[in-house]
Amino acid sequence: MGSEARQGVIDRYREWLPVGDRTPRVDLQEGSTPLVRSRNIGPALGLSALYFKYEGLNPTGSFKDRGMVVAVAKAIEEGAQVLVCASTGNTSASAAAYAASQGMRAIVIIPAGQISLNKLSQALVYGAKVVQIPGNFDAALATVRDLAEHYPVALVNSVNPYRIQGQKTAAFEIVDALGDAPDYLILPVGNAGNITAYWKGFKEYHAAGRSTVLPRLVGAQAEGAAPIVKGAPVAEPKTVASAIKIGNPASWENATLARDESGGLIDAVSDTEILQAQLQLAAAEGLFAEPASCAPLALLVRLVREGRIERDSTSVIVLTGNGLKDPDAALGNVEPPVTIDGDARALAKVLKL
Ligand code: AN7
Repeated sequence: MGSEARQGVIDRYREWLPVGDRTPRVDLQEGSTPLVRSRNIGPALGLSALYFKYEGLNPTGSFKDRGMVVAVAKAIEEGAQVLVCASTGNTSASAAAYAASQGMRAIVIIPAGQISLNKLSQALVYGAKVVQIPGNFDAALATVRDLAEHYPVALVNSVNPYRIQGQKTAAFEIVDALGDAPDYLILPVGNAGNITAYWKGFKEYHAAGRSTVLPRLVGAQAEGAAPIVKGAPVAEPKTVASAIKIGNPASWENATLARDESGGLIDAVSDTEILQAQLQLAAAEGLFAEPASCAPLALLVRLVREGRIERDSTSVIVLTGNGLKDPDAALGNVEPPVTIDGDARALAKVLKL
């Protein structure tokens, strides 16, 4: 061990967060994720600087942990004993883990049959009560909002402002790592909490003189679940990127504010583009991200080709969730393992060595 133990989000950015002496020390060493410089995709596109913020390395495998740690600490400070959330998967895994670490009860409501087995297994193994309901994420969120209004449970979806507070620390880390804000920050948009949080974080650091510029925020939605791009809710969202299969984002207005104030854009990519980007990212960079996290790469490729992102600019793509979370779709696009029963000679023959 080095002399400094790694700090979680609350300790690392304490003075930027609404925490005090009475806030319990919740910490799974979330945050401080790598900002990996692109070795191949950026140069192939002619980009001078492309980075990936590898949020899949958080304790439960997604960026949700940054906000969850603050939401749970504040819930405990305010006397809550039960956490509740609706989820497309990652929020439920994160809520379940932080509840477990604090000896609290977690209840997660998920759209039946629509979240990946790996995310579901996380919530179950961490000990949450998992309830499936018919319909999609939007219906699940409406149900838990109603529950939290009438019963003594703390709602930890990103409509909880402490979630946004915690998630803004990812913007701080990017500025701390690069020495300034990038020109473009590109991320997936589902319920739109994260784009809201990044914009808040970049603005706060800029106001405090930590950066000289503000980035343009570029949001990627999936074509079949693109309410913000279309300008109207989508009743039956459809996409392979189940994490962002959301038809009526709770933070819609904040997302359009972030887009417009920053001079950015929100656009949609197809499932085919998403899956291509996922394989490209893994094969060309050695980074495995879940489908939702690859929508921004698909969008970046298009924007660079169309000349809408300048080649001498600095871009950061947020890889919001680990590829191990949801490998099924990717497995459909790779060669299955070969089986042989033989010696090294037989193996060499198969391998064409
Ligand atoms: C990997 O877990 O909504 O736009 O319930 O898991 O802040 O909603 C997950 C969202 C992007 C979208 N990437 O972020 C949930 C949930 C991944 C995600 C998003 C999610 P927001």
